[in-house]
Amino acid sequence: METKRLSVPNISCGHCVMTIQRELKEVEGVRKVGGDPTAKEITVEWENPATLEKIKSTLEEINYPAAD
Ligand SMILES: [Cu+2]
Repeated sequence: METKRLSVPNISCGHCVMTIQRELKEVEGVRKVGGDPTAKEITVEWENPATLEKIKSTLEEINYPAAD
């Protein structure tokens, strides 16, 4: 299991976090998605077959790209 915190500047409120959680949980292998709308950060836990690249490309598709 891997865990990473990602900065997502487009987050403006709790609904954004809920959207991200819903979409990322559809990625096979993603186990847990937490979010902090104030810090504009999400924390993702995943295992195979999910990858950080897949998580980041999914975030881009839904218009919440990670900052780094
Ligand atoms: Cu929002």
